[in-house]
Amino acid sequence: MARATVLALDIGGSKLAAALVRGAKVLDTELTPTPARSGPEAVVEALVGAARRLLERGQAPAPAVIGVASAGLVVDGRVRALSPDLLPGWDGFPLAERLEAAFFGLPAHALNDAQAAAYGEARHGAGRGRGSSLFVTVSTGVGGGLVLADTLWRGAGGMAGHVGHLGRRALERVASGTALAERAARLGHAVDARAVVAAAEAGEEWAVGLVTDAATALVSALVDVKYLVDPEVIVLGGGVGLNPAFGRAVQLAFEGVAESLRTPVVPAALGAAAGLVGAAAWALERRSMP
Ligand code: BMX
Repeated sequence: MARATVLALDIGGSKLAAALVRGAKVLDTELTPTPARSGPEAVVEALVGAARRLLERGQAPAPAVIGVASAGLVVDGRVRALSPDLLPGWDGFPLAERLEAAFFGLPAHALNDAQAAAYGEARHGAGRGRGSSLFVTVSTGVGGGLVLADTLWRGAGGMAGHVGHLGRRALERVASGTALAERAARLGHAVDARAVVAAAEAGEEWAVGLVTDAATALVSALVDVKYLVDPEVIVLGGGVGLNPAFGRAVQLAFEGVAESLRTPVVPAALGAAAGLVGAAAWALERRSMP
């Protein structure tokens, strides 16, 4: 069973990924930008297109199941954006059903993207062998997933782990890639988040200020998480989160809090593939359920 190939799909606010995954191995991947502004139908069309190109290349045996990691609150295969500015028009969109129809009835199992990444890292990456971990993605938004006693804790209604929404989304509004770019624009720098972090690393004061604000807000939220669940490790991922300069800013911000409130932070070992690997493992397990 563990050797089966999974068609793993990842819907992020900025990019879509389709991959063939076996265990922790990503055998082949196809990436395409997320046409987020055009709504869920267009996003699914782009994703299905990417997946078809991938399958046509035939780099692995035909997949047995589809595992989907999607931004938003994912319940019973339906997706609702909690940050509607990042994925406009998603309000209970029947994602799993649409994908099953597009792939001739192949069963599709969906979960939140950061929860999927948390699970991937816990099974095969930086969370492996740890009793508990919190995965945090700093990317288009700020997302999270919690693994407790080796079990992905999605909560009663799929909401658990959404750290970007702590303080009524206060964290995401300061620490996400979107926020970094928006705040830079307000200071007269029309650049993306990657460029903000690079400018901070080069010592440009305006950028140092923005990255320090983001890291400080993130660490403050992680201290709150410590009070509530006290995870063994924080696994940091996402396009911004995986940037070493951002990681260093987070370490630095942690030095400013009492030792008893710190949690070790490590980069995601699976990198950008964490969500794909986690969604694949998740889907395979669902498939074997009666
Ligand atoms: C937002 C929210 C989360 C998601 C997180 C990271 C939406 C559309 N997204 O907080 O569900 O996990 O962003 O998303 O409500 P990403 O697109 O940055 O990977």
